[in-house]
Amino acid sequence: MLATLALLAALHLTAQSPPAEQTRIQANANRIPAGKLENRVLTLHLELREGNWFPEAEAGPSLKVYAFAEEGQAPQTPGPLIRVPEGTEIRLTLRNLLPSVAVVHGLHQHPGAANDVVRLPPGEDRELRFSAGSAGTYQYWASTAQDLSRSRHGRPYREDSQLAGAFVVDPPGTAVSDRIFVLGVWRNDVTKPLSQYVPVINGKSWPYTERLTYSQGDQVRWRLINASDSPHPMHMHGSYYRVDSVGDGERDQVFTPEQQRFVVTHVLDFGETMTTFWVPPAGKWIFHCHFLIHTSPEMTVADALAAQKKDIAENDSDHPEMDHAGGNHMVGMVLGITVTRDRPPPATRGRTRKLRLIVRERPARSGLSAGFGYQVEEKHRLIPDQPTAPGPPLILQRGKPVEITIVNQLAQSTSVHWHGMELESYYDGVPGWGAKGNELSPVIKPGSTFVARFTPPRAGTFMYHTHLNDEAQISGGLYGPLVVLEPGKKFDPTKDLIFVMSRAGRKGLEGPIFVNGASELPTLNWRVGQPYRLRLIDISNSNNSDFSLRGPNGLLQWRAIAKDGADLPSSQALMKDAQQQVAAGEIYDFEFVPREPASLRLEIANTGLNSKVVQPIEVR
Ligand SMILES: [Cu+2]
Repeated sequence: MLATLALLAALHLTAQSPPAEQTRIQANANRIPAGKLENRVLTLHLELREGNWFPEAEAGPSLKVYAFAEEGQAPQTPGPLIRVPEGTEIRLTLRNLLPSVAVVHGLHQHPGAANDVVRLPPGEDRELRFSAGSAGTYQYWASTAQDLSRSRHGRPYREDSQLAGAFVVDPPGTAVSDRIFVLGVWRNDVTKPLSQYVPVINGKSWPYTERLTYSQGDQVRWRLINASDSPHPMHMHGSYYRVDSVGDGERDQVFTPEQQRFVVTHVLDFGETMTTFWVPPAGKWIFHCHFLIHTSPEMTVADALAAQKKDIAENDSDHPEMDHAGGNHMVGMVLGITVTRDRPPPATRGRTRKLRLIVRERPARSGLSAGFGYQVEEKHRLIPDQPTAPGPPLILQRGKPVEITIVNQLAQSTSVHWHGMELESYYDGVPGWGAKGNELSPVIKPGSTFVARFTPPRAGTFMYHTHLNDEAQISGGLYGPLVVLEPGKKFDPTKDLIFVMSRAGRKGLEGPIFVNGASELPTLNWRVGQPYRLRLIDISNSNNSDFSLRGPNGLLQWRAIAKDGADLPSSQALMKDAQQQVAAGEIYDFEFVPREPASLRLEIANTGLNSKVVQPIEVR
């Protein structure tokens, strides 16, 4: 009898798990909930299986990974979508068809506890029954345990990296239509300072990610789930989106209207989720991770396979010059969005201001190796004398149209993106993607020019930076601050201070952090009672930075003013501890008023890199 049972079980296993090379893992767009929902009960049979995953073209190269599947169906990455209304009971069977023990997280009532896991030996089944819990955005994920001690933040990697899925509980009543995007990162190694990555959204890497189409003025709701082991500063081109909730995968915090955040970049740390609301303007936009290692054209499946073969992650393989037409200068965590109908022209005042932005080779200078830099020319005056990194601050005026002729004097193509600026997508600086009618935004070839035209609709802090061959060009110095002032206001650099955090070196590997292109900053002299505005920008290629303002007795207090160029509502423009983490692609403005004479320090640090730059300040 026992032997018969064992034989039956073995037959069952064979029937359910064809060899991995025959099993194609499907990319899951997270549109169709899995299982059967009847009488407020969801019945779902999930399996953990091995298969081949095609993050790029369906006929392209593949990686052998583990994935969740609904019984009798192809495995999916992200895993089958669990989506039910509040009040649903979930009856779930889980079967481990992998060769190792699987530890499964998140298959329980929410909010839930991170340590409430299911341990499932190979070949075993488990039946789970629980009620869905509170409305929100959650995730379930699994690891095959043996390598967790080597993983980052206890999150799975490599063959386990796609063992994750969305778990959404809708509020009672008619659910609003939305989309769910799961961010994933396959990495070959976690023990080396740099890994080879395949970063994906819903199982696909740009340019194979889903193309989204909306109409201007639509109400667009997204749920984003970071199922990877790294943070992702998610950046929207051309307009702001609103963050309505944030969660850690186990619990979800819905913001009140006063708490909702209006951003162009929001960082999702590993395991985190967010719900966003966006009213798209017409144009062709991208929404992408601002960590260059998650969009670099070297992060392809072919590179991942090569790295796996050689077991060398740091090899800087030779890449032929990419074909920059068609938007293929990026891969990975990028969504392309087309929004139909015309954007109304912004209200303008006065004559168009004309500038030239010169892109040139930059000579080496103390502590900073040679690279690229910007100069600004207006009325035949060139500022500064030599190209610098960061480039000179561009000071523009709200409502005043500007025409910036980008002059490429490099030996390679480039482009300029106006980060945070609400403009027409043709001028947004994404070659081969941005468009005006049928005309795509071009690359700016060596020796040629491109005229960018826009009218800043709001005053605030922004930046300009290259959007081509980013790893080399951003690391090389092609970025600068952009400040928009209210009409009639003058920029006073003694009271209005810009701090641009960056890092030299390809892949962000070499070199310490820099602030305003230097590792040491000359002392600032401030006056008691005078308000100072601090504009904090991170344009490192893949790092966060911790800014803090300290006095003799420790941390001071400052007032939050703006995020990503947009003034904060009064409910958020509050006094708080003068400490802020800024992720790559994020911008924060604070105001500080010194109350007594003292020696202060603005510290800009990256603890992971053990690197710090200090801005000394003497208050009299
Ligand atoms: Cu990222």
